[in-house]
Amino acid sequence: MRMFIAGMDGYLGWPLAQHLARRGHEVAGADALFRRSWVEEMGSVSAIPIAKIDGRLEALRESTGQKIPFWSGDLRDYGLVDRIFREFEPEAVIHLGECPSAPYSMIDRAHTTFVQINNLTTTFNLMFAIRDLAPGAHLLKLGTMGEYGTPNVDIPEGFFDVEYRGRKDRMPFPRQAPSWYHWSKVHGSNNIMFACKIWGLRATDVMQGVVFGTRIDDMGEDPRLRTRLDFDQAFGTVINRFSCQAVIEHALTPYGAGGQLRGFIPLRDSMQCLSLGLENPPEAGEYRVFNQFAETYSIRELASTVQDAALAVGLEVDVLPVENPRAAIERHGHHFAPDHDRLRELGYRPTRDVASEVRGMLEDLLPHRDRIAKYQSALLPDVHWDGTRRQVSYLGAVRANDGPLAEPAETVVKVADRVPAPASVIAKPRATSQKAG
Ligand code: USQ
Repeated sequence: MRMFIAGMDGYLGWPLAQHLARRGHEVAGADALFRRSWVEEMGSVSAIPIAKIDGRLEALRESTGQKIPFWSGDLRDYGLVDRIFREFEPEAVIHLGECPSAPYSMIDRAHTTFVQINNLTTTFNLMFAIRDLAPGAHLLKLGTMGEYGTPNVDIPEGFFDVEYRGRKDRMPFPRQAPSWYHWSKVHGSNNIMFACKIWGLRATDVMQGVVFGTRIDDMGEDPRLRTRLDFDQAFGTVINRFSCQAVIEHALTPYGAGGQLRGFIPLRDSMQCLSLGLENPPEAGEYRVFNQFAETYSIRELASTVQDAALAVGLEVDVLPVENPRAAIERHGHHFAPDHDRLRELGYRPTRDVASEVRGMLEDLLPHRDRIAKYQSALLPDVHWDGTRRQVSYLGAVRANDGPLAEPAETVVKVADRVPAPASVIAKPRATSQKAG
């Protein structure tokens, strides 16, 4: 099948190009290469060095035998989208071409409007291009589990049956997104659902959980085929950040009491799920929703899992909760039971659990510990959901000063008790640069 990947230079897009090409699909891609500069703006780099796009494409050609057409440009420009669709005539369009960061979208007015306009415009451009230039093509759009928020009821896959004042209907499940970025995904979902109704577009909206991992099997050992791995506050997802913290023996940083529950999926399983969705497209006019994650964890449990995995490779790390920069919205110890059956029905089989995947990640990251140590200031967040920008305090330090606690006192004590550490360590992070050097 001819598959066009919008956002092919990203954390997911790059391994997906390799995975789909190896499965025998004809792949093409585009990217404005924005992710590289966004991470730079956050004062960081990819922990795993990545090649320039030309080097990447050359490696892909050598390893798959396919010359992948690639357009370097901004998909907000409809002229570019029009050209790509006329030249490549896609049968499936995978939309990963959005800004994927909640913290980045919360920085200030300029970042909020950029994220929303960027994400909505690229989605509209791809939807209209399918309608006008590739009718029948399947749009697979990366949404996020975060669209649902954390309601106090189970979460279905997109739709649920409602009975209200004696009448029944099947309706979209309410969305209660936790950031401007997550709202951009909700707006995108609504727009696509509407296009399916009025144009007969066929679409899969993937509510993906938090992705983690350094590699997929298709990558082999060629460094040019490796994907990026971010650890800064905006583009590093939590397990990736904890793993990078662990390799430089920096304390792991649950936000607040760490009672937030989320769904997680390894990068390699994300590839498996996306290809299942692409190879089993929906009917014309169908808007289907997959909840895509493998396991549910609290952040506190994750920190403990990464801590154990680190110890197994000789790295001693503390877990030190910090003030939650998202305290305005995040709940702890909440109900979280989303359905996630549809992909399993299509054949998805989880390959690795968090503990085993993290062990492999630490091995992949250890050779890059100097690089991570050099940019370790990017590890502590300073973008707060209340609109302020100030570095977070360690909760032990906040407590010692009798200042306001981000979490109820008893929960903070519980977290600290689980991971005993001397007061001096609770108050400030360990020095890591000498160790890592
Ligand atoms: N967290 C910590 N400590 C950290 C980093 C994060 O406790 O050092 C917590 C956050 O407070 C949050 C959870 O971990 O409760 C997940 O945070 P995250 O930064 O890993 O993920 P999030 O901001 O939710 O966004 C990520 C991706 C986004 C995707 C989303 C899926 O960046 O593109 O949409 O995961 S989901 O979270 O299921 O909505």
